[in-house]
Amino acid sequence: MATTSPLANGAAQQPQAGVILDALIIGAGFAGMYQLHCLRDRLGLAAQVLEAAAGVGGTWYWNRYPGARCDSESHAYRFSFSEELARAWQWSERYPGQPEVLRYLNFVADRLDLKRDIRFNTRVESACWDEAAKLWQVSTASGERHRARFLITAVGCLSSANIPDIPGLESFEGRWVHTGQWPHEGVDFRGLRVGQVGTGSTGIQCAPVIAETAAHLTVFQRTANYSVPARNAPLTDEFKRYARDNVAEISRTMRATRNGHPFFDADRSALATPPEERQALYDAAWAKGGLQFRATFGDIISNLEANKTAADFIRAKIRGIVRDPVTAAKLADIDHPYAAKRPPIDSGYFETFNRDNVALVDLRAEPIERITPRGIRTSRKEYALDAIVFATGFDGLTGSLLAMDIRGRGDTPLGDVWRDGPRNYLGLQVTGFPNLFMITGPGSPSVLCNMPVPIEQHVEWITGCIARMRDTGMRQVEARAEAMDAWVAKVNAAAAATLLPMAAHSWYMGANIPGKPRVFLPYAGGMARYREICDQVAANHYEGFTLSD
Ligand code: N01
Repeated sequence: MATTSPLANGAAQQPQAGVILDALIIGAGFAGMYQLHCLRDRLGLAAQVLEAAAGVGGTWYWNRYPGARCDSESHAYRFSFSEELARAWQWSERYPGQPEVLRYLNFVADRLDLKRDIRFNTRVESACWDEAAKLWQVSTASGERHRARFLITAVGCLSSANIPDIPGLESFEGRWVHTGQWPHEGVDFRGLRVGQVGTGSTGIQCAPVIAETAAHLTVFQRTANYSVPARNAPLTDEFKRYARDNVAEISRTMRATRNGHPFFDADRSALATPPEERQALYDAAWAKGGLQFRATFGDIISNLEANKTAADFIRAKIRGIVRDPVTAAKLADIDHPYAAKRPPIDSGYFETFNRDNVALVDLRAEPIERITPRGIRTSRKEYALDAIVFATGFDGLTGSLLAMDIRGRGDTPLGDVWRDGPRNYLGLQVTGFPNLFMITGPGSPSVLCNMPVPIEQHVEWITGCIARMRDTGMRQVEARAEAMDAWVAKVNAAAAATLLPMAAHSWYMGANIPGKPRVFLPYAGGMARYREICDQVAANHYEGFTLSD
């Protein structure tokens, strides 16, 4: 394959006129970096990454809001493909903060010498399949044109910020920011009256930190949310030793579990467990903290009654923490099953509402009417604000893909094929878009997992497929229509077997974006099962794909 390419392994930093790359990768987060390493250093292909930001990191480059921290435990939030690489990095806390994750990704990029093949400050605007040449033509915002045999999107799941269309925003005389586009120089809230809109994972992380410096913080809550204490702390020397000495074993566990975390869901039922014992197990999980709370019982995510035991436990905790009963009642008035929306973990979120300088506004009781020059007006009153923080999430999974004008065979836009919701095969390929692979797009277990795990699996699978094509002289791979239909049905069935679709307003359902089709976006059948399916497909000569020359 690389014989047609004028680029030797890793030699190119600048595009040359007429050059045809083997692969273009969009995005330089975990996914794009590893994909570059696999194609360039393992297969010896000419590959480049196009990245809109000025540095590597993806999500961790943009999300610099106060309190930004990974909810996966640090010893599992890493690449697993190289034990040596994993041992060479030492995390400092149980959950790594944003600056530390960004340092880690720069460390990996430098160690693998990736940056010379990443074009920074280069935003892809469009990509079009050239049927005659069997190549992707890619254009960037700065007017560059690139051509490549394969196009691989590694654009992240949560990178298209959702700034709500609230009337009057342009009239606001204070400053407003979205958490996912946080200014690199930071925002000084000292002496300011801050309004925060949104109480998802991000809002729950940033409210306690903003409250520490702002003169006053008003949290505008539309949907009350569960949260479990993270119990973040510096790692002990003993734990650091454990993580270093057990790299392979930890990675094996991550690959074997449903969500890619380094722990298994308990094999017991919440309903079959006597109430006192159940309470003791929840107490222990609460004391331990973190996403592992969800793994306390095996039926929490599939049985509504079982789920209610977890939900009631957390509601009782909220009422116990928050001193003002009216505020506590609003925070505990949660309308969906526990973990049907992505379950946040926190460092003092509910405790924050015991501070004198923090207030909660329940938008169900008094919806926002408009933003005024002086603040936010709800149906009840105007809240005077100097700054507004939008912790309002993202156009998840499809937003960044559809923001690019991607056109397949017959100049068909991806947006047309996905008009009623995303459709693909294994989350990896769309019929009519040959040689285009997506990493952790819709239809992949992606956001339901500890992200490095699906990312590595996808990248390795794509690399294997491309290697097979090279070895057999094939130039084109495309998902078959019937395989795509069957996968869409599988994604729907997997979601239906859980309680996840019950959170009708969740971004998993696309419900946070006006006009977005309401379909459950990720594959909820579990990462381990997904891996088996993909391995089987590859072993069966890429069943469901057409490989041709
Ligand atoms: O976004 P969200 P997020 N008026 O969509 C509210 C990952 N993550 O940035 O629920 C008023 O979850 C909205 O209200 P409602 C993680 O996968 C990971 O917090 O739609 N409110 C909700 O409260 C997570 O799931 C980590 O009623 C409006 C909030 O804004 C994903 O990112 C850390 C509104 C948005 O919550 C997204 O989390 C943080 C409006 N017009 C996040 N529009 C780590 O692991 C929206 N809202 C590090």
